[in-house]
Amino acid sequence: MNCRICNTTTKKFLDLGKQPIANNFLIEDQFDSEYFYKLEVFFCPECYTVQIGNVPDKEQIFNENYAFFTSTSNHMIQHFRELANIIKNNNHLSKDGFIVEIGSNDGTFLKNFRGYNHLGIEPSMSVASAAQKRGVRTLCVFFNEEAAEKIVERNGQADVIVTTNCFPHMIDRESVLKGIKILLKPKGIWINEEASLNEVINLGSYDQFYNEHVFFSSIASFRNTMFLYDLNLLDVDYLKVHGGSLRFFSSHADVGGRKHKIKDYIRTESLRNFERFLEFEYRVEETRKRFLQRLFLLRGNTVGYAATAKSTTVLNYCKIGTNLISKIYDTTPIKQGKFSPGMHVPVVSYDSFKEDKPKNVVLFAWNHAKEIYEKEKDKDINWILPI
Ligand code: DWN
Repeated sequence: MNCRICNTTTKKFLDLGKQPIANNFLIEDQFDSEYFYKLEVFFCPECYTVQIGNVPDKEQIFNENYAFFTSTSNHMIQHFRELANIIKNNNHLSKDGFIVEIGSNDGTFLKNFRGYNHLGIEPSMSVASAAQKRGVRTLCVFFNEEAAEKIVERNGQADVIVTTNCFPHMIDRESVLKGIKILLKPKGIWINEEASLNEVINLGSYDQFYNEHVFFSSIASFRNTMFLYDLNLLDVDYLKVHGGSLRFFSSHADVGGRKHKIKDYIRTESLRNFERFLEFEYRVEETRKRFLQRLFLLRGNTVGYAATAKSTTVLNYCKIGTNLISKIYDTTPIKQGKFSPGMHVPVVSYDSFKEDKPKNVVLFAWNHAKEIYEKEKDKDINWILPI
């Protein structure tokens, strides 16, 4: 396939087989009509972007049934409170300024800006309505060039645009970037957080690849994308969340800034060499074998903790059903009483976890390990990591 950013022929390095839509938790009646696609991952040798091949239509993914609510992690609530404080305390936004979050989910971040002129853009009604109930002004649409024009017409341009774990989800990147340029004030700032490709490769976290994560950026590839679209990467912060993330600060191209540091950061990555991705593929296969062996030894006496989108990739790639993992406990009401996509493992309420006292538990939300280990520290659990 050709790169969606620069049109160069890409190189495939990973095939995760037939996969269902990662957050499409379903009921028994829907099993026969379930949608699958082939999940393959590619590297662009020209702009260094990593991207998945086939992607289901965005309307199939982000709609009134979308099941991921940001507020399910206390640590993430705290993380977004801290980001809000950075924005408020660093003169990015004055009290009468305008802040827009694209992919605002259930309003976990923007609720810190009630009292400010704010707007959330969120195409999934399930989470958008939760945000509205919290008093977060939210528009339920897909963001693109056209949406940006309408937002500016009604509200004016934004001083700050925020995207957290959302920009890599948007397949129509050209229209999205043009939209960001329309929406951003001449001296405005765009803050974007996303999983770090470098950390995905270091950790071997192949479960980060699924239909929602279309693109993966290194600092080099993000800088290249900004350059191609006449934007300017000003600065980068390294974050611990979600197994290691990057926070990019960008502006219009004619705004000067601290970009001298970027080159030094890029030197610390080694993500321009295809060999690194081939070696990753080998490690993914080894991880699969090791994980399956461990589950086989426990003879099905194992449960899952957190029905994450990542768990869909693991279960379907390793072909793990109820023979090996009997159920998954999760705190999200919309997932409970349903079955996991593809392999159809029952998802049950976290409330029964205390009474059931399971011994062998696969931690699918390994990215929240600190928070979860602390929460469960009084229990005698044999934690198993899927990656
Ligand atoms: O980019 C994305 C990331 C940030 O979030 C999205 N594409 C979708 C989503 O991915 P995920 O589902 O892998 O996210 P998390 O945050 O690793 O997992 C959330 C799930 O874990 C929810 O279903 C709630 C559950 N959970 C739980 O049951 N108990 C989470 C925590 C912290 C807990 O204690």
